[in-house]
Amino acid sequence: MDHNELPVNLREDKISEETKKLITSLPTDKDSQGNLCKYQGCWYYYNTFQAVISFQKHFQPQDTDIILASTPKSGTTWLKALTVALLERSKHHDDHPLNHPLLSNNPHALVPLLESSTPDLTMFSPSSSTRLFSTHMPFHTLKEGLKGSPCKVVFMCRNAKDALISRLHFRCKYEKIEVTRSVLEPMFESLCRGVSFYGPIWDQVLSYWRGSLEDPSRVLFMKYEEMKEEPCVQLKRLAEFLGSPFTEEEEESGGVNKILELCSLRSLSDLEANKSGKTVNGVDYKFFFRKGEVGDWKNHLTPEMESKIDTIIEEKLRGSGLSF
Ligand code: PAP
Repeated sequence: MDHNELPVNLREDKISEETKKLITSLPTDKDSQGNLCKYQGCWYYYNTFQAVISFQKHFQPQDTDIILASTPKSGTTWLKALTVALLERSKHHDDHPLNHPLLSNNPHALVPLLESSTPDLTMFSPSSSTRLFSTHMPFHTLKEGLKGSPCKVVFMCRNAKDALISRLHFRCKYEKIEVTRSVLEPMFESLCRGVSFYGPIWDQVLSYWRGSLEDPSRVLFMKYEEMKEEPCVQLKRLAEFLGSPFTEEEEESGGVNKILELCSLRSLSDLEANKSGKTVNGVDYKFFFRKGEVGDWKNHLTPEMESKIDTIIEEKLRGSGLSF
């Protein structure tokens, strides 16, 4: 694969001299996809690291910003869609809102990644005062860039095994290679070692878990599996946290289900914008939609792999009160 065809995070063409110097002072390693450096306890490919540094230096938060944080492949696209739909609902009273932004834009185009190498801070905003951003950085790194601003943070995590399998399929799609054991195994080992993009996953999840315990009015902790299991309850929880709970009237007229339907994997993946569009970095939007099931890892991981990762995660989370 040509260097320029790689997703931008895997390339190393956006790095300033200053950041190159900084990387020499950090722990470095690799996974099967590229070079990684460890900054504030989290591993990044170099281009993403450059973007993290830029975010921490230059981002100008507003107190009404909402940050959608997640571990990769844990329901980010879904969370973005649901949040846009929640914030947009006051503008769309009819059942067929043809001008709804989700009908003509992929959720990633509506909610930019803070640590993107092409940040667009003039992005869509659902109302004049609310801006939406996303991130995969751990909470402490995010907080540094928020510079004391009290903006709300929603975090979504997912079972590490399903997130791994989701990433495996995503990678194989954009690299146009077959899903095989020889691609999976090094990714699995990286996950277990904790040396993987935005890993270790347990530290990432724990950073937001602790943040949510310290200040539940500021950090909402959500799980993909709970969203799948009880979508109405979880969507209402999200709406309340964001300060725009469903009114009785909305509930009675099926407002909760309308949003869930609009944001369902089936509806979103059927839209032209999601079938044919690409991210600014050239990744097909359709790759963000696959099965959306809980437990797909059973089709890919051996019992030994299952037991290895479960043991590691259980040990890392011991005493935290969290399981995921
Ligand atoms: P990202 O981290 O690259 O943004 P992210 O959206 O977090 O990706 O994860 C993609 C997963 O969410 C895919 O899971 P799978 O590979 O196990 O199928 C994708 O199918 C799933 N997903 C995307 N949109 C939805 C949705 N609307 N509802 C439920 N799951 C979804």
